Amino acid sequence: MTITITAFERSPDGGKGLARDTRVRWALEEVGQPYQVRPVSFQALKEPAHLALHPFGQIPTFEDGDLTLFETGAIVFHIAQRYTGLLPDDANARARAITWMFAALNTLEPPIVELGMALLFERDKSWYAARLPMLQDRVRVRLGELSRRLGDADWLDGAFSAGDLMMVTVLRRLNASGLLDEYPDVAAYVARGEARPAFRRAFDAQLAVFNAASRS
Ligand SMILES: N[C@@H](CCC(=O)N[C@@H](CS)C(=O)NCC(=O)O)C(=O)O
Repeated sequence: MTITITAFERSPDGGKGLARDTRVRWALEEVGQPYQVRPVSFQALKEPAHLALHPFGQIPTFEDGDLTLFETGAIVFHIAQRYTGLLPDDANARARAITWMFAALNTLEPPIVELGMALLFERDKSWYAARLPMLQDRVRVRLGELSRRLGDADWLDGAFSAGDLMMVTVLRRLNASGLLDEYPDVAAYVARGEARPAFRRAFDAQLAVFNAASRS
């Protein structure tokens, strides 16, 4: 039974790989598991067939036999637990890698998404000019803290893990904001993640879906 994930039929990011299916694709590529993709339109996301898989009407979902999952944290964690390559064998190192997954999703992603939403949807609002610096500073605080922790290391805790995978995909959402440029070591960390062959394969695969939709 081949794993099936869902992704946007036509991603609003223009093929930049910022939609969250990229992190699931990347995890599957890292562990060498083949998968197929079912593209879903925005309309179909909110229809009963998709809502049966994902209660919030979002992508991605993950189906493997009789198992259906949603939430990328849970999906990547499942992949990392089930297959070799994304979590260390040592129990304590494994727990720390999982901690970084939660940190990416609970501590970094919220202010990054909040900033992204403001940049996309609030530019014409009366409060935008006053709110933007506050949102940027909240992200800067986290980038500064991450930068201090990273130091000279390539990855967050020893070898590359699911924690790095999640963190890099979360940080990539800042690519267009210019904020990563203020933290060259964090920018280099993201670039290291993006240079991994498994990431390249995941990125190219999502781009192919976007390009196919653009041609149709
Ligand atoms: N916390 C969820 C977020 C999922 C999510 O926000 N998906 C976006 C695409 S990246 C989506 O489907 N947006 C369309 C919508 O919410 O209607 C996860 O990590 O899986």
